[in-house]
Amino acid sequence: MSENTKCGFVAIIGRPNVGKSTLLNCMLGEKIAIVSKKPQTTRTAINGILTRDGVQYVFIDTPGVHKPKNRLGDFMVKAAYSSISGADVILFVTESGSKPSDTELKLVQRFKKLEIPVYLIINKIDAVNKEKLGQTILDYSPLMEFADVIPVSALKNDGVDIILNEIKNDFSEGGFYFPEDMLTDQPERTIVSEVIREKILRLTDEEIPHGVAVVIEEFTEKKDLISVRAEIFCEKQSHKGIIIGKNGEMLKKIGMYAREDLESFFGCRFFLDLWVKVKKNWRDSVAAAKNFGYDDK
Ligand SMILES: Nc1nc2c(ncn2[C@@H]2O[C@H](COP(=O)(O)OP(=O)(O)OP(=O)(O)O)[C@@H](O)[C@H]2O)c(=O)[nH]1
Ligand SMILES: [Mg+2]
Repeated sequence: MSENTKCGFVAIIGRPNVGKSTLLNCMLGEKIAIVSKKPQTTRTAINGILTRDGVQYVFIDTPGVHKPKNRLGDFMVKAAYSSISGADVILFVTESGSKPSDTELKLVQRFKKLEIPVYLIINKIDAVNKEKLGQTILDYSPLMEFADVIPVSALKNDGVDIILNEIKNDFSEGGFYFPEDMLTDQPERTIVSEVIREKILRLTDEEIPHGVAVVIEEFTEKKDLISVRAEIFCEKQSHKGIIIGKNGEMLKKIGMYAREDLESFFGCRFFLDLWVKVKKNWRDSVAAAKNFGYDDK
């Protein structure tokens, strides 16, 4: 098995909302990480595994690096930083048309101390003209000695194969770390709670989605039906009202969209029983955040 095979750990890091999770899903050819227009969508490090032609890529999608405003934010940024240790390659993702931010400059300072290749991935090239892309390359390239600068569109799957082809040259020979057919090491319950959270992120606005945590209380599998009871925690009574909606319409929509995605991902029928609860200021409480699965161990 280990003869001529290669394996590498690849950390995907950058500011919030630049398209890291979209890039992960694109490289895997399957959606395993939730995506939304709102920054700070990803909260934990997520492993996605791609095995092809004798090469195993273990990607670690991470929460966007930002200035934390609460305990949850501390946890998220820590999760992003700790993915660096143990990585063989870093994909530093930014978006076309943007200028290096303070957070990005600090990140680069960290990268400079490492002895592993760092690729600058400039995403969203479909959204800007060539001139702007050229400017972004000029602004970011001098920040450090990147292994390469690769402009891509994760949304349109443009240029993404170049990343896969280049980084495998940095992997060392050896056996695979995960089984060949494994796509992610996220437990099924986590995938379900994340899909529900994605629908809330997409359907609600402002502070509501950022203060939401989804906990799976029951998960039962029978023949071709998975039944789940999930509790959606939000921070205020008024948020609870919005998540439930008039005559329960919003909660119904959340459930309907989540069920569609889950049925296609798991390839079986799903029954979702959703409950909304209030847990005031949980994002500032270490204990509550831990209870919701945001735990640095
Ligand atoms: N036009 C365009 N939009 C993109 C591209 N990649 C991602 N997006 C959009 O950018 C937004 C953020 O995408 P995510 O993948 O959630 O970004 P992220 O970096 O994982 O964000 P956090 O998890 O919050 O750090 C979504 O609305 C995506 O559809 C791209 O190549 N082109
Ligand atoms: Mg993300």
